[in-house]
Amino acid sequence: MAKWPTWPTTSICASIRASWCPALRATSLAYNYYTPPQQAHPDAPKLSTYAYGRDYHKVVKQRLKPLMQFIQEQFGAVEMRAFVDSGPVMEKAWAQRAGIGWVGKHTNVIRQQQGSFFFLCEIILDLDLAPDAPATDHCGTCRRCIDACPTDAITPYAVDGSKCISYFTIELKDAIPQEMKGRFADWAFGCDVCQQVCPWNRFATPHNEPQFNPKPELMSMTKDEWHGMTEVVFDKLFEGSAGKRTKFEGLKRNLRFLAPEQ
Ligand code: B12
Repeated sequence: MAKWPTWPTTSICASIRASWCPALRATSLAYNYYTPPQQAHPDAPKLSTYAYGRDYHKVVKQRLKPLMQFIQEQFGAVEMRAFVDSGPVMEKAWAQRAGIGWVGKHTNVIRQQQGSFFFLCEIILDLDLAPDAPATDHCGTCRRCIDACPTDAITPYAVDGSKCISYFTIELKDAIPQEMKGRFADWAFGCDVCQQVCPWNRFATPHNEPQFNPKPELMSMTKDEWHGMTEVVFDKLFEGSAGKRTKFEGLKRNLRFLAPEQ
């Protein structure tokens, strides 16, 4: 069989049989987004590195296309569908079963060779692929993510979504609960703390996806510029980025919450 087109990490999932499609298989893939933090001003509100560049949903889906084309060329008209954090899919459990990596204590999937700064995606397809072996857990007795979480959201292998900074700053539509005041460690959008302290991330190497590179003007923003950001500036800085998810009002709410005077 011809070689699969190059992908940062590719692995074939253990066969997943669903009653509605008995021949179903899932290919689970990981797409590296690691970059060291690049914000120029250490006192500026922090943006999670996954939101630095172009929206990963779009980028990764685009990168999956050649792989899907290759499958069609090799096997003919195979029914398939791709997901990138875009459907009710057990991305982490499947990635572990596929051997990509294990679900760590912070609940992100970790690879020994790479750490955890990658997105998961899948191609579900009607093709009888041989499964890979599942990954095994290498968290051991480590508790760094648990101890470092600014809001104590992590217990081993579980994140309390109602305490996670990522949830509050990205997903929550209402006001952030006052009891969280002073506990966000300057995170304005998402949070990378549990991954930054993970010892496996010493093996992370920077991505080579140009579309994930941040706009220089976003990285050079000072604390005052963040707090004074207008909607026009927000739209320009976050155009096409996953950072748009909060919308302008959501980011403003997060910034107000970080300000000591409130
Ligand atoms: C909801 C969600 C969130 C929520 C809740 C996260 C959580 N840990 O619960 C919030 C908004 C907080 C969030 C935050 C983040 N997320 Co998120 N998120 C998701 C999403 C959309 C669904 C996860 C989910 O709830 N699945 C349903 C549940 C039932 O499945 P599960 O969590 O895998 O749980 C299973 C097992 O782990 C296990 N299990 C889980 N808990 C427990 C507890 C016990 C006691 C036991 C026994 C078993 C067990 O059983 C479950 C059923 O099999 C996934 C995409 C996806 N479709 O999977 C991305 C995803 C997990 N997120 C991702 C990322 C990058 C992040 C952030 C790093 C972003 C950021 N920088 O801010 C943070 C990390 C925070 C953290 N430590 O988890 C990536 C992770 C990539 C990776 N390497 O693993 C994913 C996979 C998206 C993607 N396609 O790349 N996220």
